[in-house]
Amino acid sequence: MIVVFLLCVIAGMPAAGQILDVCTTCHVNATCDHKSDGSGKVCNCKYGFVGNGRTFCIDKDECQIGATKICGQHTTCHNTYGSYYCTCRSGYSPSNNMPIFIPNDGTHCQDIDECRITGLCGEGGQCRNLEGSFECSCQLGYQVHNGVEPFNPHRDKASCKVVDCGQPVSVEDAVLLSVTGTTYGSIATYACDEGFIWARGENASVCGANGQWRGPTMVCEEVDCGTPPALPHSHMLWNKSSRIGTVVVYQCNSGYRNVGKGNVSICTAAGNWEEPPVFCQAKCGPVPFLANSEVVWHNRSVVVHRCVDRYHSWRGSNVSVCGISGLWQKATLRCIEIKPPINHLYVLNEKCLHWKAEKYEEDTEVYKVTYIGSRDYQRSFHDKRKRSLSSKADQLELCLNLLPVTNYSISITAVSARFTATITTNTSLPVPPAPVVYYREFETPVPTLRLRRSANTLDPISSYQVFVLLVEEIMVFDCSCPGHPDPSSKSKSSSQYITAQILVRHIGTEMNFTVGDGLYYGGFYNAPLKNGRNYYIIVRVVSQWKTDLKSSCVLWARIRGTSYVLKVSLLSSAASVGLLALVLLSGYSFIRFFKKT
Ligand SMILES: *[C@@H]1O[C@H](CO)[C@@H](O)[C@H](O)[C@H]1NC(C)=O
Ligand SMILES: *[C@@H]1O[C@H](CO)[C@@H](O)[C@H](O)[C@H]1NC(C)=O
Ligand SMILES: *[C@@H]1O[C@H](CO)[C@@H](O)[C@H](O)[C@H]1NC(C)=O
Ligand SMILES: *[C@@H]1O[C@H](CO)[C@@H](O)[C@H](O)[C@H]1NC(C)=O
Ligand SMILES: *[C@@H]1O[C@H](CO)[C@@H](O)[C@H](O)[C@H]1NC(C)=O
Ligand SMILES: CC(=O)N[C@H]1CO[C@H](CO)[C@@H](O)[C@@H]1O
Repeated sequence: MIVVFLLCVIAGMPAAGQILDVCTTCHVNATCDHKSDGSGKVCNCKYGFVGNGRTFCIDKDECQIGATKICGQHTTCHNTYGSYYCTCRSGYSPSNNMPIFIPNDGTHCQDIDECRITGLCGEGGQCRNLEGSFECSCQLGYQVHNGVEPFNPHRDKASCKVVDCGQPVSVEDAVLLSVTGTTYGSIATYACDEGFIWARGENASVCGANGQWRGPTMVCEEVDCGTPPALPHSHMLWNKSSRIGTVVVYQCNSGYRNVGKGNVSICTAAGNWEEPPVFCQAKCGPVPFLANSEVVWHNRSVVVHRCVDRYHSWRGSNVSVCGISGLWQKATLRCIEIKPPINHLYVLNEKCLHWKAEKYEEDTEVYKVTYIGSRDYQRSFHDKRKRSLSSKADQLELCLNLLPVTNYSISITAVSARFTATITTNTSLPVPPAPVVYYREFETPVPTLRLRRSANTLDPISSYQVFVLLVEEIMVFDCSCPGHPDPSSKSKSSSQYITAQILVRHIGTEMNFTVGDGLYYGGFYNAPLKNGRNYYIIVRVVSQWKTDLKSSCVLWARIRGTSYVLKVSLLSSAASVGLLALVLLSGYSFIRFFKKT
């Protein structure tokens, strides 16, 4: 304000200057200059001075308006008489590299990077440049001594020193295995003491930046293997300790044997039981099979058997035992079907008794056989006989001399088994034996013929029939016919007829019979024979029971009334049909039996 005012005063006095040599009036610290419009001269205070150029030119304190304004940032302003200069503040340097400057050439103060100087912060120190300053901190692995971070080595006594964690710490139940050093980042490795096992945590300790060992977190626990593993079909012999080195012995249960490679397990340093290779295998395998038996009870070493229904046990033990060799010692029991000691009893061919013995081998059984025959047609008949037989055989045969046409009841007793079986059987009607005849040839029409009876148990149902055959050219006589001769029958031919029927039981050992005596025999008329005719007389024995009839015939006599010669053939069979053929031939006579095929 003052300056402006003064300039205005000077500018307001033009008339006086016109007259004087202005230049002589100029202040020592002023210059005389030509006016810019050429209208004379003027006194101007020199640069750095303010005033009217004639009476006063006083120093202008440029710094007064502020260093920042006049010199720029980070500067100090120095005023001089009539001038000033600038310097940079500590921590800054002028951009023109001169100690002082006037900012009118663009020079300014810039920050000095102190950190460019190595080692400024000392060993292990780390320099950090700041605006107009710097600070130090310690590198990793170093720690500040005699002070705190950050520090300034020019100002503070602080410095950096290398970290040293010292001896690694000791860990309970563990030993130091190795250590790489004591400085930052060194590693100490630990292992659990013998008998202890690493349970959790880190087994290494690291030297930290703070000079302390970090860790280890490792926790060692005493080895405890716990309960040894249970193995199937075995038990353990064990002192109940689960510490390292403890031994467990495995034993297979009874009925099992060890097929593994060993029988012990040891508690290892790792805290577990060694894998025992023990393998207990059932000694004998599945229960043994016995025919027709069932298992009542069993375990791996003992089996109790029992015969199933309808079978009974025979000798031997009913227990199978698993032997030391691993094989079943089988029960010796035998299960035998319960059957009567006499089985399949039958009579073969009406003659032989057959049966199957149900007994145990090598046993001799005594059989007593009683058989009683009875006949409806002969009340007095009692064929009672006994036989006995001693045999080891399974299939037996006993041939009995059974009589024909008899109902037999046969009892057979197995003596030691005290068992009796009974069977009934019928015998059939056989062809009866013909009587023994005294064959003769007669020339009389009233011949007396003789015969001797063949003893036969069928006599009560047998009779003799006397046939008269008139000789003709060809005659056929069927011995089996007629089955039921009826005396009243008119159908009988005149050439052959029954002249007498005599019950055999009425005959003694011998019989005399006279043909043609005109009497009745058994209802048949014994008609007189005609003179001069030729006849054959045949005796036929007939046995008959109910519907069965069997017969046999024999030529008894020839009555000669002519000179014919006869060939006589008796055709007969063992069966009921017998055929007697008489063939008349001249000059030749014989009797022959033909068997029917
Ligand atoms: C330390 O522990 C590591 C696993 O964390 C393992 O690999 C190493 O074997 C252990 N060292 C010792 C000495 O136990
Ligand atoms: C089986 O039973 C018998 C008799 O009771 C016994 O002596 C044996 O020890 C048992 N065996 C097994 C493997 O149980
Ligand atoms: C045998 O027995 C049966 C039945 O009882 C009877 O009908 C028959 O006449 C008997 N036979 C003899 C020869 O006794
Ligand atoms: C015995 O004979 C009768 C008839 O005479 C017959 O029915 C029965 O079957 C016979 N019995 C035997 C065991 O042969
Ligand atoms: C049958 O006749 C003979 C003589 O011709 C005689 O010796 C015998 O005694 C007689 N028999 C009977 C049973 O009459
Ligand atoms: C009379 C007067 O003020 N003179 C001054 C002129 O300037 C110089 C410095 O340049 C001073 O020392 C004088 O005193």
